[in-house]
Amino acid sequence: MNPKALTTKNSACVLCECNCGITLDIDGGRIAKIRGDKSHPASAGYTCEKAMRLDLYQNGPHRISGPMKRQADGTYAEIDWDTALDEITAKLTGIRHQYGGETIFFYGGGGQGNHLGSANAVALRAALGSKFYSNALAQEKTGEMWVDGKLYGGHTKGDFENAEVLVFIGKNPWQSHSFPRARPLLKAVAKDPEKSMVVVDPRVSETAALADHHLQVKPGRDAWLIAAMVAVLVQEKLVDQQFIADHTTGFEQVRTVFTNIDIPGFAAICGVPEEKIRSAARRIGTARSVCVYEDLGTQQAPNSTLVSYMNKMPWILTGNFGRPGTMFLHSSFVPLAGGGAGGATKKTPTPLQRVQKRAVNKAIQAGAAAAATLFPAAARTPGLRSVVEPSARALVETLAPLLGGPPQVSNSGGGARRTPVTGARIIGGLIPCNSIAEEILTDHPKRFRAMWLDSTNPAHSLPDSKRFRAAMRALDLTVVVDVAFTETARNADYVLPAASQFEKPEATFFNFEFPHNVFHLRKPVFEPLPGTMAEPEIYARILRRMNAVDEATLTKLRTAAHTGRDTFGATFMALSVAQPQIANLAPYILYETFGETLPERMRGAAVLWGAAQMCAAANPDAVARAGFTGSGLAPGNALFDKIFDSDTGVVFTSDTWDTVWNYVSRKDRRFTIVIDDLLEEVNNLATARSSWTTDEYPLVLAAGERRSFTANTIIRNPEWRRRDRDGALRVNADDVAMLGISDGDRARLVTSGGSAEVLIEVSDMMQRGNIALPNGLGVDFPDGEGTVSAGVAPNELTTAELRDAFAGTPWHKYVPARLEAI
Ligand SMILES: Nc1nc2c(c(=O)[nH]1)N[C@H]1C(S)=C(S)[C@@H](COP(=O)(O)OP(=O)(O)OC[C@H]3O[C@@H](n4cnc5c(=O)[nH]c(N)nc54)[C@H](O)[C@@H]3O)O[C@H]1N2
Ligand SMILES: Nc1nc2c(c(=O)[nH]1)N[C@H]1C(S)=C(S)[C@@H](COP(=O)(O)OP(=O)(O)OC[C@H]3O[C@@H](n4cnc5c(=O)[nH]c(N)nc54)[C@H](O)[C@@H]3O)O[C@H]1N2
Ligand code: SF4
Ligand SMILES: [Mo]
Repeated sequence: MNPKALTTKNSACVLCECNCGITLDIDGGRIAKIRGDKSHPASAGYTCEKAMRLDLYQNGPHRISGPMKRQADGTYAEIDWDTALDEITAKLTGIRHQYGGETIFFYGGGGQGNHLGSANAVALRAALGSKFYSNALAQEKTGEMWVDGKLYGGHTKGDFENAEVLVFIGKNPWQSHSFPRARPLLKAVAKDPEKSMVVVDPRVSETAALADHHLQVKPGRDAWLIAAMVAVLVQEKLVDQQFIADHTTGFEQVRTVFTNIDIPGFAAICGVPEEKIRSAARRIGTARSVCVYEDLGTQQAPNSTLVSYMNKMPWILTGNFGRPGTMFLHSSFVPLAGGGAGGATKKTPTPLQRVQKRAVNKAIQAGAAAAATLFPAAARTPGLRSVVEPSARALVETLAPLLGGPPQVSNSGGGARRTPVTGARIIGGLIPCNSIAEEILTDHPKRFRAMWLDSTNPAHSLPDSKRFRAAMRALDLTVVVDVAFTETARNADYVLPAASQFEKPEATFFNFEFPHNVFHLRKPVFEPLPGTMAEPEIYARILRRMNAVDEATLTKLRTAAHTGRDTFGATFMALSVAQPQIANLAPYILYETFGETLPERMRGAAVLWGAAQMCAAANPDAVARAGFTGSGLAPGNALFDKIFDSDTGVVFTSDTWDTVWNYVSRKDRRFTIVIDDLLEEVNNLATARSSWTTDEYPLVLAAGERRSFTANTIIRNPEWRRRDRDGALRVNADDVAMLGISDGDRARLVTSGGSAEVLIEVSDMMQRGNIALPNGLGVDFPDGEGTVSAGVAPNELTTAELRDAFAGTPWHKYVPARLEAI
């Protein structure tokens, strides 16, 4: 190959939420080679093995290149874009007219690397009057979000790089990462005699194998283990009294509950020897610095919200917050879910309300001067502020949807809002994934009638795939936007082909770093595959058909945009005062007007101007420390320009360890550590149910383990997995010996939800009674005339009934199952 023929471009890996910076060698339409981007401020050149063959995402027969419409016989016919969008618009507006916009449900809007589409979908939701929304976070993180909301009103993460003790609960970062440069860090910690790793996992995961303290809990029994660990800290007085006195409220109540815990009794239930529990707790209680990370192993298992709550206690009670090597709250470029997840009262404003207040003040400064020249009438009225203030407020409300949902959603993000049919708790604006089919397969008058799905594959990823498919078919309209003809697409009325993440500007909102938080706007690497369209353009075309914003308004804003950003900002404010109904359409308006000032291929990034303004308003000091200064709209403009012009990630906020307290959404900046409902659950643990296996289903199946080559369903080509192509079922030798099944055999795996033929891998990683299937397998891939599929789709085996009592999240890691020889 002639190296001169190659072009080199920077982008990011789209296979997990780390989104490591990568440099691609492009050979025509293909990605010839990938290496880590050393200039990326978060990943600094690191990638794992998964990124190397991203060409299998970008190129292949799975890509769709024309809108498709389902026919009466269940086949799909390609139709042109205009016909597709005309028909879809007519159906959406028809459903809104007949049943109300709130019956149009939106799901998805961003996989591991693409969140710009969802930022734009906000406008379509608003125009349709759609009120209900969800995504994959509502089958993993909503319980933790609810707890976070109650405790301190924000998202926490740890400074793993500098921690003395790293605690992973139901988390295997060796494979799943979730923080930058995970593997080099884990290796270094394992070697360092000063540092320790505590891993809570029923399995000897790759991470557990490196741990100093592996607490090999029985599957689904974490509640008893963590309660016992917290009890050791409390009973052996390993807590940080000073920190508790200075920074928390409610400790007495917490102390009483954990003082009463029978540690030996709980050790027996969870299957971990008491001495091991005590020694791990003592290591945590005496360390200089501790970080804790919980993930799916407990979030998708029994008592998950309760466990999320107790998982916070080891670092809070020992004062491991707000110092190097400890836990922190952080800024966000765009919050992922709707505002404060919980705990907001009249006295404690939600994060969104705080942002709004600060943003109003900023916008007033900016708007006053501009408004005076643009709107002489305003200047003549007594007190310019009285004119600018409402318009500034309107600007902020206009941009508020960028913070994850219309303001009314955010204000009740603490779970006060309920779903229309089953009354399930809505956390962070998200409907529990397990409830979705129930909100459809009913004759309830408020049932959903239509579903819009973007960048997601719920017919594969949600529990009980069969029921989800039935729900899709029961709706009056389903539209899927995806790059591939997925399991979900196969059940939709319309499938709209999206340009890939390397064919348009894209970004992720998984920006969780501290003290230097990073945002990366990736530039297109390839021309869009002919026949595909970037999501912002899809949304804009529908909104144009709906006449969502009148032409005169758009023209004024276009003129202002071409004049300059201050003029645009001021005009935007003034118009939103005059026409408050356009407020939630901000992303569309930005695309249609401000977007015209951007190079055509970058137009989809227009929404980020609004996001940059909101980010600057929400975090004025941290954004200034990152170098974006000035008055009014200037910091937001500078931030937008830097992101827009940069070829790699950009540090958008710089903090110091003492400013971390500003992210605590409490007036008194204290953690409120009592959650009454959950403390009551702790009290009841001694007699609570701890097993759901039966004679019929004696094993616990973890349906969806992260392995070396899995990445949800983002890469569909089975050739990607060179080893373990079929994603074997991992089992302990004892569990199969009595069935006469050996390593390499095929066997039948049966649950109450279904059955599947699996390949058996006898593995020392598994403890008796616990078996594990990888996630992301069993996807269809076009192969000549037909399709091939390797491995088992885990949710053909799961049911939606087994779910958390608080958050409604599924028990994917705890599926009662049995094995049969074939
Ligand atoms: N390679 C790869 N990496 C990924 C992804 C991927 O698909 N592939 N997906 C990304 C996504 S979307 C996510 S959310 C993260 C998830 O990342 P992780 O949560 O780390 O992934 P899992 O392997 O699903 O589960 C973690 C561990 O939980 C353990 N576990 C099972 N049952 C229990 C239990 O009852 N108690 C406890 N304590 N542990 C238990 C499993 O043995 C496993 O080692 O990974 C991200 N990274
Ligand atoms: N049994 C079981 N089920 C699970 C899990 C488990 O461990 N076990 N894990 C759960 C977890 S943690 C998660 S996060 C979910 C993930 O569940 P989903 O979010 O439903 O699944 P993904 O496979 O990440 O879906 C991403 C989709 O985006 C598409 N896509 C890629 N690029 C683009 C683009 O540029 N534009 C558009 N429009 N689409 C694009 C991909 O083709 C793919 O269909 O799965 C959950 N389901
Ligand atoms: S899969 Fe995750 S850790 Fe691996 S290169 Fe991609 S973003 Fe980085
Ligand atoms: Mo996830």
